[in-house]
Amino acid sequence: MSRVKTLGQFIIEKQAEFPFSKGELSRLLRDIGIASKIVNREVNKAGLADILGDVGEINIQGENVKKLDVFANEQFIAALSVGGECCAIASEENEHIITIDNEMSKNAKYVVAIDPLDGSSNIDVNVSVGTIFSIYRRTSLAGLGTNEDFFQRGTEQVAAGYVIYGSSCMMVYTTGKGVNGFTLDPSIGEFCLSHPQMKTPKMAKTYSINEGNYVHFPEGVKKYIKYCQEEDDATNRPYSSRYIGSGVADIHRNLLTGGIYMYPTTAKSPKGKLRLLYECNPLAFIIEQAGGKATDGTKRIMELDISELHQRTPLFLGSSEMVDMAGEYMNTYAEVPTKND
Ligand code: P6P
Repeated sequence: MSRVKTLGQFIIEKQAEFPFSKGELSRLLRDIGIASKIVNREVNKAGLADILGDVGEINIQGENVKKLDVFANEQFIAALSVGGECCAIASEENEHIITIDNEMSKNAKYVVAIDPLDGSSNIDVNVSVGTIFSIYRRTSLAGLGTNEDFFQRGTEQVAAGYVIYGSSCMMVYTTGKGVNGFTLDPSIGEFCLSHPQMKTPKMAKTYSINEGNYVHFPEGVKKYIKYCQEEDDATNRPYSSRYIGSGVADIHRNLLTGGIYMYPTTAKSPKGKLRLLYECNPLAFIIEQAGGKATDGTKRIMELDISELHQRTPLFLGSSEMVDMAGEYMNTYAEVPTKND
């Protein structure tokens, strides 16, 4: 039986590949792994809340019952705050950045952007949800982290990853040298290497999009969806439509089997729904390291400028040839802004 390699062992092994590394990034990834295991434990028993006699805000243990995304946010903030390797956190759950002002952390060289529990509305219906994280070197010289530490293009990311809380709990991350997946073995409480050097197929036949927004999609998206639905044996069409409504789950499936995930502009989200800093950039880093692509329909996600913590962008992400094809349709049918736009 091949020897199991835990996340901790893998991180230390890979640390040796960074000659000047003093282990800070390794410890940061370890801290994220610890919080993920705690969140996984709570996500897995979420459905039991009622059975356990949870009544309103106070459960049978007399503890405050928190919404799981609030709980998850607190776990990651706590783990990153005591770990000493991160000086500031930008979270989907917090309007402003959280600066970590303890002696160890305030001069730490990294900042972390995180969506602690993406797709959390799916928990009540037992659909997989996920955590998405992105790590940058701070640009401020010392002292408390600042907003500007987060206003860096995705190409500046040091590491990025997601955790999917599904039929099994997996952590998938990259530090720019490929993508590796680790599955949590509950019997030993360790993430174990299960998907080394993950690569996404250049072409596949799955497209993921909320077609309920069809009427308000850009013309190029409408035309691409129709292309996916046409019958053509030579190009394996029609494709299959697969949309879970939980981005990490859709994107994880497409990473493994190939496909394209699209969240274009809609009437309700004229700038797109997904957030550049803690959703699109980390997912883009991962998919590019796995051989895929990520754009906003025309421009590479990781080259977009960012000036707001919760800035939104359209997202086209997945198999490179599918993202290219969608981009061709977007360019061909680009809408010229009208005078009153
Ligand atoms: P809609 C979850 O809220 C999320 O950010 C992604 O994880 C998911 O793909 C998308 O939004 C779902 O949005 O508008 O289709 O329900």
